[in-house]
Amino acid sequence: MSKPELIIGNKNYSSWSLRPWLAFKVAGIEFDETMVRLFENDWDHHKAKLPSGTVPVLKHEGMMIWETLAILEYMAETWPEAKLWPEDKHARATARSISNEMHAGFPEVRANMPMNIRSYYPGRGRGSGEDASLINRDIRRIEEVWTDMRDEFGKGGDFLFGDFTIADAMFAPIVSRFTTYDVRLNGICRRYMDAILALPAMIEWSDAARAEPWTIKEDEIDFVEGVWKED
Ligand SMILES: N[C@@H](CCC(=O)N[C@@H](CS)C(=O)NCC(=O)O)C(=O)O
Repeated sequence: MSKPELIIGNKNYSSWSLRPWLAFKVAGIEFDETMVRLFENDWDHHKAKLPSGTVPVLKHEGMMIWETLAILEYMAETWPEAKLWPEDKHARATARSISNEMHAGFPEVRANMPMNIRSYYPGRGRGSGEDASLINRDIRRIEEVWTDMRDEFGKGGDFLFGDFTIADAMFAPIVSRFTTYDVRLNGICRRYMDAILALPAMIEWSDAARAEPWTIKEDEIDFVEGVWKED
């Protein structure tokens, strides 16, 4: 089988790219990685070649696959030995439910706490007034999902379904966001976050993110909260 190529964005900010990259690494599937720098000078040139104008994109056997969950599904189908979904049907259906919930949901956390691996902004990104309660609702729902999965399916390991699955790849950027903005959760969730952060692949991605020199203004919390000052 030919080697897949994963096209990703900047590691500090590209939460969608982290997901399939992490799944490839944890599964031990060899792949080439090509980084395009989001919104830098050559971005329009790259964007024009991406099917939906976004990363990540997987190139394999003459195909281009885009949309993060479609890429992860393709990986599970192409490398079944990696067991990227739980084997048990009930667990697998639940893992798909929460992965789709992540893909389509939690808009307040996504909008107000952009992934920014190299930064630490404890307490920020929580909004005020009605915004604060909407953001808090997303946070509490994520806490509920992680707690329920760990309780019901997680006994065989440190991840949501015991062993690492696509569901963990989908939530890994949330773990990163909650670390950057110091979101406090219950002990079960704290231990789950520690397990994700301790993955060698997560450490590798985070180290690379810290070494990147580029800044995306719109993903910086000062910009999101309206206090951005131009140099
Ligand atoms: N629904 C897409 C979202 C992908 C996405 O928004 N990627 C961001 C980077 S994390 C991007 O390419 N943004 C560039 C743009 O929107 O022009 C997926 O699941 O892959």
